[in-house]
Amino acid sequence: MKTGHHRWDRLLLDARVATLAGERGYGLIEDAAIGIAGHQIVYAGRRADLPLTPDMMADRVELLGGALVTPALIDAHTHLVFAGHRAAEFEQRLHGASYQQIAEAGGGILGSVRATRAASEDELFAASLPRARALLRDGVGTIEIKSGYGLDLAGERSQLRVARRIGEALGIDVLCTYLALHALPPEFADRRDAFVETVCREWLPQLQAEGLVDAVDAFCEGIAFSPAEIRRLFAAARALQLPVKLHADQLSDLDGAAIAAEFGALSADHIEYTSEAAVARMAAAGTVAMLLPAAFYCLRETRLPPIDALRRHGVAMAVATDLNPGTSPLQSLRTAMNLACTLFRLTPEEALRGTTVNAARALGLDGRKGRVVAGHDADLAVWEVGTPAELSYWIGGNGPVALFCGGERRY
Ligand code: DI6
Ligand code: FE
Repeated sequence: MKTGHHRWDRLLLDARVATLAGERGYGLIEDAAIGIAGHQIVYAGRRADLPLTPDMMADRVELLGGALVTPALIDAHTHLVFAGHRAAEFEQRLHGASYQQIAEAGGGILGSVRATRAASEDELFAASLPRARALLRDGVGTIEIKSGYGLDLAGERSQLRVARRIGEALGIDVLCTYLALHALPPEFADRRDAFVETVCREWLPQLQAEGLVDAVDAFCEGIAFSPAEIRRLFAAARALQLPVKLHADQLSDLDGAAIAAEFGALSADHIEYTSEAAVARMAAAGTVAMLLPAAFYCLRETRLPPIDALRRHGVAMAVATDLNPGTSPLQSLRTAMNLACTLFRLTPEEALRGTTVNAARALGLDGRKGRVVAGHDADLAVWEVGTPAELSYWIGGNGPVALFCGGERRY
């Protein structure tokens, strides 16, 4: 029979869908149908509006038993490729040392640099893959992974290559960020300028030429790099047409978020100490506020990010794990959503937007990921819950019952 319908690969039925279409609300569709062709969603709407019977519409029809479908979650800020761990520093902090004191004594980030440099690429891959897998089990279908524990060309390259390999091994999209100015490596001690110069003139163009850099990041902080050093890096990145983002105003206000906005950054991250004037600059630049409540929690910070100002100025808020060995050993994005609600007073709707549409925006994937609408990638998480608020409400427990990435079922 001729129907004029180009058969879809999959049709998902017997589901409720939180599409997140539009700028507010969950965009809920009851008794929904989702059509998938290739790697894309081609239909997301009411089942009753399908023009033909399900088996005429698609090669494969799957009944989801009344489950809730959301976009697969997006973890848009992680440092999950590293060797070793820093449980000993966790203990030191519990005995009274501060994160800054540990860093100044040569521990902290530099401890992870030593372990990461000593690991072969295969060892690094083997150590890091389970962390990405844990995120996947929690509903994550796209991960941003930063380097920054190599701090020399070979070390940064191997971290970024491992990040790419993780994406291939798991069949998910991984975006690679060169975290170029994270800490000053020992071989450049007392030669800060030479380090920044080498990063900008040699390593950044080289790693980009190898196809390993989707964006450039830095740590703007008293214990890390100054606003002037950040500006040099961002100017170099911009000259290479690379998007930038920044660890900004986490422990003090160096006006990092405003610098990020000045360079049209995708996101300004942490931003606990960011001023309202800088929030206004972020709004004007379209820079996303990347909230990282687990780092706030682990460091027992008390200064809250300016959530009300972000809302008033209409800055999009994203939420991520910041999965890293020092300040955020968190391997669950749903827990980050709960922490964002409990500690930062986000609503569950803001938390879900923060790990879907707004996380996509923070990765430059607006219009391609983060919503369940026709034309977006078929990245879907299927949850046995009654309401979307439960995704932020439960702590621990079970992740989704199914995850689709690029139209393929991952579990
Ligand atoms: N990102 C970072 O660069 C630091 N905190 C953060 O959110 C430190 C990470 C580390 O201590 O290894
Ligand atoms: Fe970070």
